[in-house]
Amino acid sequence: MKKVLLSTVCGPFAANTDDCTEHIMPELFHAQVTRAQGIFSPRVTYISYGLEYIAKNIKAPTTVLQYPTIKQFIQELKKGYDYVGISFVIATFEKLKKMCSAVREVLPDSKIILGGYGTMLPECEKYGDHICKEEGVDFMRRLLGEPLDNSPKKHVVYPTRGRVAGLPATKGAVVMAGLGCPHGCEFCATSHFHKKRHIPLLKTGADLYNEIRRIHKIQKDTTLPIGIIEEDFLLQRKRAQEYFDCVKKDNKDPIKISCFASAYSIALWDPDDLVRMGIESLWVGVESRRANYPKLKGLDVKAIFDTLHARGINTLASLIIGHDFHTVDSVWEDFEYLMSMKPSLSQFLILTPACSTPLFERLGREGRLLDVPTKEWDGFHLVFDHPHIEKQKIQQLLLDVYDE
Ligand code: B12
Ligand code: SF4
Repeated sequence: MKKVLLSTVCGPFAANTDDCTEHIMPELFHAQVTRAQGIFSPRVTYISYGLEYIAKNIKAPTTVLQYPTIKQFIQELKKGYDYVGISFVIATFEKLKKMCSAVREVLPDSKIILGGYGTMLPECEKYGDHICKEEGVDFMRRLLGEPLDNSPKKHVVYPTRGRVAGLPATKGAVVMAGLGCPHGCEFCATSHFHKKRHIPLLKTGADLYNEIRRIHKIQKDTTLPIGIIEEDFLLQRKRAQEYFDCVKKDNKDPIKISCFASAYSIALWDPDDLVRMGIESLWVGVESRRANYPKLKGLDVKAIFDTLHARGINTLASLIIGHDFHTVDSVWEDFEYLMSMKPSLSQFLILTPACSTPLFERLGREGRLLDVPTKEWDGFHLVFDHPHIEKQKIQQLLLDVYDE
């Protein structure tokens, strides 16, 4: 049977080197959301769930490396593999290139498979023998000649542990509910990567409920908070309603969940039902007061936030900096708009046109894409010509907004 090695890109991270910037990290909080809190920022490392999920659902013997150093990666290659799969994003393309060179040198006969949102970059094609631009399990099964059946795929238990100033602070686990999003916002990498389709990894509400209780059992903690990874969880109404029905019948400790949702999908629900469903926290893209993406159109986003907060539901609100209409002053106005919603946490990133999104195509047509290294596609750098704010200025503005 063929042997498979799957790996994330190699560390070290969070340093300005030839293949990384100080802003690229395997963390969400310390890299972005709570970065300005310095040593009081929660430290939580998130692994590549996608790779573990693939490994669990293929028959070929598979080893997964999470953030190895290049030395560890080469040591592992020396054990001999037929296929080496690497997951990357656009910002880690330079790391990927170095890893591909190592594979060609150590294992010239093995095949390289590239996967993840970095594959939106057309120039990646020359580094891999196979490129996965879709959900990875079915792709790998096809490649390995393994049966493609419709039986539910196995899920992996991914516990997360957070520390603040070195002290244990948070505990949780993550569930993969689905990929892709039908809204198709102009800038959105994941929606356009999956061609505006929603690909469920857990098909029914009962599947989701059973997976959460399975995690609780394995982790021996029925109160463990669960983060659901899926672009717009509340938009899949039928499944979320089925999940809600399961929760209502459950008389054990209440299940606590956090998820991503759009203003549009939140507005589809009775807010009291969101509480009953066990939602502790929602991550919502606010983007800008002037943004007119379909997920925001005609909605009073501040009123939606007030409704959630009034029921004790936390929010993580994100804002995009660098819309064409932004000036320095209007960025600060948008910042004030976001703060007026009193989000529990907030995230700010510079608008980044992932390749093959409508935004990328538009900026390309307008001749506005800058020739910058791919490591700068990290959300902290400007990669296109902005009509009102120059590159250095907007990059500093982002850091100032976080500090404020
Ligand atoms: C969780 C997450 C993280 C976590 C975990 C990252 C990780 N290693 O997976 C953390 C917080 C660490 C993180 C960090 C970063 N992230 Co992130 N992250 C996400 C998020 C929210 C979910 C990813 C996920 O787990 N999905 C669920 C799993 C099951 O899906 P998956 O990973 O996509 O994998 C499936 C397929 O893509 C495919 N696949 C993936 N890899 C491979 C490899 C092979 C060989 C094959 C065959 C298939 C395959 O098969 C998998 C199973 O179906 C996505 C947005 C999103 N909703 O997808 C952004 C996202 C992937 N992140 C992004 C970015 C930019 C970053 C950072 C650069 C941010 C920064 N400045 O630090 C760093 C990079 C860190 C690093 N070392 O690579 C961008 C990528 C944009 C792009 N086009 O390149 C995204 C799309 C967010 C966005 N909307 O812009 N991230
Ligand atoms: S709602 Fe969010 S996930 Fe969906 S397309 Fe828009 S930005 Fe992407």
